Amino acid sequence: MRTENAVAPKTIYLKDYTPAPYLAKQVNLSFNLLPGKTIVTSSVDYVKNPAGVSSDLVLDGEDQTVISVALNGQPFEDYTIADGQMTIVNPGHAFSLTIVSEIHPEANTALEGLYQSQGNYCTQCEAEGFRRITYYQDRPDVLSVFTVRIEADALAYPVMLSNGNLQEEGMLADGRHFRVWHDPFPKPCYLFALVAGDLERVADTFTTMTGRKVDLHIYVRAGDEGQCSHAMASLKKSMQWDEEVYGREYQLDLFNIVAVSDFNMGAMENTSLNVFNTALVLAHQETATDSDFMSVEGVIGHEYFHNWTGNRVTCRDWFQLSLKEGFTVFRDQEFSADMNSRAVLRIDDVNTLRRLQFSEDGSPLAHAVQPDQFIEISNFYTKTIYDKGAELIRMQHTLLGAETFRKATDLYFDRFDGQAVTCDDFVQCMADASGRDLSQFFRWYKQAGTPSLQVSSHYDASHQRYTLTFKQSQPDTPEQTNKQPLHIPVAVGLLDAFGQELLPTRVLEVTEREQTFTFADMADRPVPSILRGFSAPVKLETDLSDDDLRLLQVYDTDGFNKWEAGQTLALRTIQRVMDQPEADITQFVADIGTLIAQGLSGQGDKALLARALSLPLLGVIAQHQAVIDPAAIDAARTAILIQIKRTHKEALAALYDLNRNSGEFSMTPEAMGRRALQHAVLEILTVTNGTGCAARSKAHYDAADNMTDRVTALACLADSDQPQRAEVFADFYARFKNYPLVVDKWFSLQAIANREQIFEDLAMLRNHADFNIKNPNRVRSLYSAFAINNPVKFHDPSGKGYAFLRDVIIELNTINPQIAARMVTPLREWKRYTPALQAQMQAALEAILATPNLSGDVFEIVSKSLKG
Ligand code: B3K
Ligand code: ZN
Repeated sequence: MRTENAVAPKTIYLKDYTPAPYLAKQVNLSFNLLPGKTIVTSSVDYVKNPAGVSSDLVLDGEDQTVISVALNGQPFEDYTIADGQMTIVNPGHAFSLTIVSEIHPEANTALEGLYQSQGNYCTQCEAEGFRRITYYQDRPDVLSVFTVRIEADALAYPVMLSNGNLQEEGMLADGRHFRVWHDPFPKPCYLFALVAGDLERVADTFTTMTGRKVDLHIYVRAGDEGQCSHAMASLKKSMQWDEEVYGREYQLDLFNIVAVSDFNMGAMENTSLNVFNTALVLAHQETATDSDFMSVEGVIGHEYFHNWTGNRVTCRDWFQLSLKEGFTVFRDQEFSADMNSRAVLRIDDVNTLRRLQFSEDGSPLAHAVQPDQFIEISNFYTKTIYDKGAELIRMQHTLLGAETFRKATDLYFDRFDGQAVTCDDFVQCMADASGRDLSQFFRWYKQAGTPSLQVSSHYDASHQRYTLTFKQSQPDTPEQTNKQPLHIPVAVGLLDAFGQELLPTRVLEVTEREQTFTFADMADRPVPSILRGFSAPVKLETDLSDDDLRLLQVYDTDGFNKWEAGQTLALRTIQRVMDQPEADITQFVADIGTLIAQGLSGQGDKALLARALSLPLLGVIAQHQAVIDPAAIDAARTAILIQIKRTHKEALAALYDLNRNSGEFSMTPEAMGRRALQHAVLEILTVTNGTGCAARSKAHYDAADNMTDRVTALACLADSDQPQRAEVFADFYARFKNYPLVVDKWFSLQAIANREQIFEDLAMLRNHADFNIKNPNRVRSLYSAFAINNPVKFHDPSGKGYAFLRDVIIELNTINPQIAARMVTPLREWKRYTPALQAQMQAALEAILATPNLSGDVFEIVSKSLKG
């Protein structure tokens, strides 16, 4: 018997990639789920890979006890185990290897490999969880056909699922039963899944474009069946959308989704057996907000779309992670845009990109979309790989146009179905289908950091000529300097002085460090609308005047840039107030009055107006600061909101009343827009946290017939010291204490409060009977909500905010290293803060680094943060 545990951190390089020495012809797994242990038997037929460079079979394995090994059916002991790998020297050209091992899912708190969630068994294998189940070549370029036998107690685990089709089932002695699942499509082991438990099933069907009927099953805990209809509808819409937009059909006869409460991420795309965090399946108006509904639709779509982008065409190695994630995020964004309001979705996505990805790009953890090294792959499921990766696909879509892009994706699926490929292979399909040279474009994959794009304009009246000059520059990032210019698609339109569109959108391709574009026959100086739809992930600086921006804010035909013009004006105004607290901001406040008046006239999209009335969040404003002082940003932002409230109090109250909830609850975009607008208005009306504010918020809560309105009321009361605060929070808890996802909201809404006694509140929440350090959703609901969404108190000069986070990271380091590493995120940009805050953040990072038995996950993020 051999036991294998921790593995020392070591850096892996893209340049060292070599093909696997052996191919796995077929994999037979057998799971005996027993009380206190699980016995895994894996029998794999291997054959030497003609492309392989070594003849040793090297299998990855962690956290398991090997009971026996057999080669071609004979007991075998001539193997070594060291550093998380079993090596068999030159086992031959073709052979079968059987390994029996013992694992402990009931003790697995890392939630990787096979583990238990509320007594049910489930798996998470991406990226390297399969090695916690059995010894195998745990890498995405080894594809095999899996047959899986599961055996367990029939009463406790009536449901037993794996990938593919059910092949056999039956009863055994002692009340046990078994099932055999077979997935005919070769797949990498990261897409393997197993579920066993006591679950209820919600069923529906979908008929594919070729007329095949697919069974759709969603498994949840008893009592949650009534919260699955939105997820099921979203799944059917996703299947149809992928057929219509990409011509892609689902290949199997069954598609399962299982919802579990304990999950490190949002969801996982295992072939035909998606495992989901309950937060992204369950949705009912009484317990989920509009934004939860949107997330469920987006993530159900995302995981479904992986069936083609990730599963049927997969990644050669983990440096290619964005091949599947960037493309799949782009697909889910476009799906959501087609199902809802395109401009609203784009605004929300760009806001997230700026707040979270741009800050990652500006931190010591900045990395390329196709990185060239990592220590722990789990740390690379980042905003850069996902969201910037999606922007890279979007730019290719913009450069090629929708039709040619579709030709290119058809080519990609034809060429690579059933294979494990690279980002280079994807871009080559774009180039081949369009006949374009995309080699310069590929630099976007290799160079980290957010480029800056400066634009200056010139009008030559005598020649009636207008020019735009673009200058691009790339920041240095860790281990990358002297970067090359990028190929940047810049969508531009021109308006005249009255707001009429002179030139509809056209895409300028900026490829030089400095480049000028000329527009002829311009009778007057036009106003340019630059980077429409945020056509490239850059930091744009223009020489537009406030008046130009005000014109765009009212007349631009591009919904995104209309909003963007207002945000730029807001950022300029916030900066003015930060530089000079007495600065005159009456023009800006008057412009907000125009927007309110527009709302009162009942015209325009309410969801867009809600966003236009919201000042940029502190995290977005921070991206524009050389030295970040959260309290100073917040003071300026709040001062402006107070002036808006004082100036427009009656109009705002009227707009609030006009958008009151009347009649039946509805989930139409119009109804969601109305709720969003009411929220934006209530936020301004309650900014002073006085008695009237609390009364308003309480009334909003009392009138609510849905979770969106309740959460709005709680958010507007969170910072308050008025008695209504405690009343409403207590009522909310009493009503929803049996709904874990709503209790998560109750934790978060208190953790984001910007008020004096926050540290006592945090201590109370940490010690609350409902707090559970082993449940990632609950940990995030307290700690991530605080550290990310309460920037003022997280960066409290006392350092108490940092200490609060530091302690949980140290505690989680041994319980769940992946979650612990993610929790470090708000500290990694420490060098951008004021010297006093920097010192405290650095001390917190150093204390974490000094922790004995630091996991590779936490070590990588903390050591890189400190080094940067
Ligand atoms: N592919 C999974 C991510 C799993 C990461 C595990 N560390 C979810 C997704 O992107 O769809
Ligand atoms: Zn994904």
